[in-house]
Amino acid sequence: MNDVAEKTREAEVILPPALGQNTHCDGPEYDRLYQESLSDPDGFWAKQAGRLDWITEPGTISSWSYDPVAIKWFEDGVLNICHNAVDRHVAAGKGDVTALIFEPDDPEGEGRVITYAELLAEVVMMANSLKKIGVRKGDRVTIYMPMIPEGAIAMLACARIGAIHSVVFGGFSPDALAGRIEDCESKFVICADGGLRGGKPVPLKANVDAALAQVDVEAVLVIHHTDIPIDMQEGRDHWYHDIRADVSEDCPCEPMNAEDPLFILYTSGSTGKPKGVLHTTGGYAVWTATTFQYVFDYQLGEVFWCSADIGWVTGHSYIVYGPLINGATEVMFEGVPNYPDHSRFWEVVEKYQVNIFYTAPTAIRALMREGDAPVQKHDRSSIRLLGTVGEPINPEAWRWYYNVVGEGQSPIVDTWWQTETGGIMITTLPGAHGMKPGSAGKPFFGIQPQLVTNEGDVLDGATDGNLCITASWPGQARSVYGDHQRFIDTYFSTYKGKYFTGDGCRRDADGYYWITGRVDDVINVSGHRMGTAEVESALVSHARVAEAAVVGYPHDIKGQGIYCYVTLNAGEDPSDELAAELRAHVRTEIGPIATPDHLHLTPALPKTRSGKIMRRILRKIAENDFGSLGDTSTLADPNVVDSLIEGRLNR
Ligand code: 6R9
Repeated sequence: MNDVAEKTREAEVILPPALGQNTHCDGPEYDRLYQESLSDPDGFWAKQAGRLDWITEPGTISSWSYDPVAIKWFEDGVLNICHNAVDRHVAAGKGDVTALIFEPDDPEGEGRVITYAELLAEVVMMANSLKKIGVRKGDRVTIYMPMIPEGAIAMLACARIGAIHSVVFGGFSPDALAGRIEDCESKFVICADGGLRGGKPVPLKANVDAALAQVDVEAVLVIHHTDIPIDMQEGRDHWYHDIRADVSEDCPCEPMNAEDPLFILYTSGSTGKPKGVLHTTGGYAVWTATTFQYVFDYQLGEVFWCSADIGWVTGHSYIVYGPLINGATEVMFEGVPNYPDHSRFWEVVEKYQVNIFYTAPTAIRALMREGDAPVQKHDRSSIRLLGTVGEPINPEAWRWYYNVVGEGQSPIVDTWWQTETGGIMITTLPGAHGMKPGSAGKPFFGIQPQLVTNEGDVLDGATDGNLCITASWPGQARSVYGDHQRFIDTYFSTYKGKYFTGDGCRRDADGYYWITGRVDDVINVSGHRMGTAEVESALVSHARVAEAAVVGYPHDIKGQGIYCYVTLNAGEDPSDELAAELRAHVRTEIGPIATPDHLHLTPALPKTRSGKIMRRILRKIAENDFGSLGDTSTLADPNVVDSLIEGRLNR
């Protein structure tokens, strides 16, 4: 985009109809609170900590350093996050309030409405069942579940007894699951027999069996959800309904130090295998509780729906912890946006009178392509706030979401954050700020974004740069499980003394932030982070592959698609069959979300004389942008580029 076009875009501010009517925070209040959160962070966060029940109130609020890296919040506080999400609402007489509304994949299937009192009873049964199979405080428990209430119940049950949950997205392959079980030495798995997504069965227990052929665990707890036939291994596998049949109905919450680990969540980085991002209890609880209330301007009684999966951080923070700590009522949806047809989301919105809807740009783009009719088929007048997360939203999709889905009546919060940040970091607040389509907006309380050059020089004013955060916030990840050095190397070494997000970003003259996407070798496919190195290592694990280089390229629906350049071993002939086989191979190694969109078999890759693959060139070719390949003179064999371009044009 040229400068003038960019300035025009930046100048556009859409004032939502509800502006100024927000009861949690208007514009001047945002300014006041933001200033306070910077000038007196401890005072500010001590106040926010008051949202929670503490067994021992924290005396020390923050104690952190980015050099050396040691991050603590509320370090002498004691609490239990499950108590805060469930028990205390029941104790306060709100046991009859609906916590979860479960909508199954099949619209004809049986939904469930679970009150806070029922949720408490379920969590207690699950917690005692976990104890019965041997789970103790500090143990890691892997959760591999469909989007059913038991997924959330399992997480809360772990938190209740002080076990550390590691949720693995149900779409990951047995290999990926095994790697994650092994990495955190998890001895327990909770899964369902299977799941349903878009009418198709997902063989979760069979996948667990395949994973456990590679790594041993003590016990597997299996929830009955479908009629998919499964094998049960004597002594290791237990049906949940059998175990819970004779456990006690009483299970006290384990008192946890604020800095005791709460969960591990694996996420892709630019190098190596996925990292187990570690979050602790107190700071994460305060962060998710505070952001949920302000960003979604949640009012008691409203119906909230976050369409993410609990296998991602969005599901952790804005399906499980944030909403429940706030005593919210929310929809939990097993299905997908396009099954049985493209009006499914809006059918659910109408059915449960959803007030706040939070989804991903990829879903919005996919639905936009189907036109307005599927949206208009259903009454959406209950909606008063829309949200997006996971990747940059293009202004066109933003406008469609705003005008068609929201009929120009509901503000949109475009929330930028990461697995590592625990919760929302940059967003407009619905009653406080005008919106700019495509911009996430302003920093949340306590967040100090900084843009820096590649050399680390700080940039002021309206500018483009690498996005760093200078001061810690309560929800920040504390470590990479089992590898603190990797935590330091990944996030705090590029720019000493700052947290580096890995994202590029522009700040405009109004102080709005525009995330431009990853600046590292991470691609964002439908809002899911995928390390190019991971896909490459899956490809080279195939017997006929010599070398692979993977890059992202713009994709209409997914945001970015996966483009794989592959060279074969000597004597192997390229063919469409082999290309198909390699794509299937990546699916089995990692999971369907990693399926290559383009597989480009090539005799050679462009390399420097020192043997470094020139990814910049590969990215340009994948983007069909052959005019600006830059300097190719340093290539060991410049002819490679022509043959790659020819290969690209032939598809
Ligand atoms: C919550 C989540 C994090 C990466 C992040 C960035 C991208 C997320 C965004 C966004 C632009 C937004 N991202 N939200 N980019 N605008 N509103 O998605 O966590 O899976 O760890 O991904 O996603 O690139 O660095 P995670």
